[in-house]
Amino acid sequence: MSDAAVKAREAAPTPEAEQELTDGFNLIIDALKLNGLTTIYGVPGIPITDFGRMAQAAGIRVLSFRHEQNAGYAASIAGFLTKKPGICLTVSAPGFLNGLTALAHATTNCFPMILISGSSEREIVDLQQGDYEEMDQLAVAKPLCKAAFRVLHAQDIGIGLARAIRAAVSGRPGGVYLDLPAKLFGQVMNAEAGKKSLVKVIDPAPAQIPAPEAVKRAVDVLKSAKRPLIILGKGAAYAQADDAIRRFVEQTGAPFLPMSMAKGLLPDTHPQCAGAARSTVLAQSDVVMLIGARLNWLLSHGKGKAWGTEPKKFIQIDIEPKEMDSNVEIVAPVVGDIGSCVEALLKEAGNGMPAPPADWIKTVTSKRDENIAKMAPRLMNNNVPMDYHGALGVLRTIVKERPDAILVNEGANTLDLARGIIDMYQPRKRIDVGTWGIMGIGMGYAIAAAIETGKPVLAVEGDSAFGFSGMEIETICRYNLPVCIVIFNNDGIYRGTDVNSVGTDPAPTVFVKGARYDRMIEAFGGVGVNATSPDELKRAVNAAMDSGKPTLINAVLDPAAGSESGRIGNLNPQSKLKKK
Ligand code: ADP
Ligand code: TPW
Ligand code: MG
Repeated sequence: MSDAAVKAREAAPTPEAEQELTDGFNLIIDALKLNGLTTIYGVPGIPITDFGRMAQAAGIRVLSFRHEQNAGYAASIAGFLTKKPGICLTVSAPGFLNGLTALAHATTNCFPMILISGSSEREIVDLQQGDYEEMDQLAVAKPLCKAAFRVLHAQDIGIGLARAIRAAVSGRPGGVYLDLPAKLFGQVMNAEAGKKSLVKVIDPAPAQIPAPEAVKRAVDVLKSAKRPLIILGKGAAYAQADDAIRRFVEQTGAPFLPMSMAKGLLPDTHPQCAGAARSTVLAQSDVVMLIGARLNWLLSHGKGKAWGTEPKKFIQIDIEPKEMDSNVEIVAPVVGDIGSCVEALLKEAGNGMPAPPADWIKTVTSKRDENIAKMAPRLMNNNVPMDYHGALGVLRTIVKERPDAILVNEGANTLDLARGIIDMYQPRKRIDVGTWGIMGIGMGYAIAAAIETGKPVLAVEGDSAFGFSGMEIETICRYNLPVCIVIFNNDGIYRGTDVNSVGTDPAPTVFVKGARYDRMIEAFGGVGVNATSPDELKRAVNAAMDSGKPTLINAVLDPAAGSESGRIGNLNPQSKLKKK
């Protein structure tokens, strides 16, 4: 018997009939509220339908989606935006599996999230006797998340949720699975004992202070640099140490490169921003400091052609010790939470950071300014049909004028070009496909961004990307969220021009020509606009952002605009055999 159960028995001397009682339903709700977890993203059904109703009645915001994967993505990005675990609630087996993709995504991206699923009865599942929606969910979840727990007794709900919260947010954040068998919800216990069994988690993500030697080593290496570079990743955005990071970057005077979701941590227009000179700084730098960014495929694993022939010294700041040396040698690992690490670096550097050599700064800024100048005229084109640059030139200005809006972005060309073209000005305003380059985050992210921040949302979506979560426009309309979706409609995946050379079926990458996505949202009372020129697009987006009404704009792009796989066509395996 657990401690909580022993306590419960001691606290329950009166016969059951005279006691005030509580049950699993109420204890889960109370435990969530006690820990400030007041938003649930999910899809109802057996055994959690009543739970959703009761949670709503108890003041929890319950957002009911059309598919669990989208609810899961919403929860994952809520975790990124708030540093509290996003909660996703699903039914058993199929609902659980639909949510599991998002849980794995949260873990891969280091976002804190808890997937809570109802499950069928242990006795039947373990004997494989074919229960309704039977599945050994705990076993299935384990390899795909940071931690997985099951609660069998009402008196253990408090501890179960506490463990889930700590696992999700402490150290490197990630996805946690919490399995709640149907029977648990109805289990009854003494109300007073139940209350006592709940746990308010104190300091769920304790500061992790770096070792002074590690900090000194890092500063020494950075001071020795002739061509320093700082790379900011989404871990730095997550850490919410915005002011310290800015002070540190400015004190070093080094060029910085923001990874996609770290854009805006310092404005992309900051004099030290090297975003538009990416190839130059990667190839030519001699000391690279990574702050909350991994040397994974997105940084070409820290080696090879992209990194040039110049020998590199890497400094890495990360909360996960095992991340060090994952791809190349890290000469100065600094393990700790980013807030504490950057504060310690600032202290160690004192006023003594030498400015980087002037010729390095000149190399970087002239390359950057040259690239920006080259791009500028393309962004002002008013071509019909639109190309990516014409459409994105408009959106770039709109984001500049509305810097507190949240930009959601997915697609291939739509993603790569928007990332490069649209400058960001504030932290955590750009959320996108993340570490996996996953399609389908769009509407879930848009919903959670609107709910969690109360700010307007602009979702820039490839037509294929949008299709993965498109049904959630009903959810957006139902909750009347200030979301403006712009679909870059080029009739397909990468392009709309492929043809099948042998038969009448369409080629695998193309969709219905001239599709009118704007009409879909009208079915749910939202505003639909068909925009065929940059001017029309500009008017429609501004109207949507001013009104805050759910809006979907079908931006008609040239089907021939766009290239295979956007900027990562090099990752495509190619057949060496002659085409038939
Ligand atoms: P990006 O894709 O932007 O390059 P990654 O997801 O690859 O970023 O890397 C994020 C890194 O940030 C992970 O290695 C993670 O362990 C780390 N991280 C997340 N939160 C913190 C934090 N609060 N303090 C330190 N490191 C963190
Ligand atoms: C879950 C593979 C990468 S990009 C993409 C797919 C299907 C769509 C690109 O077309 P889109 O953008 O959105 O119209 P554009 O501007 O280039 O035309 N399934 C998942 N994730 C990924 N990444 C894929 C498939 C993919
Ligand atoms: Mg497309």
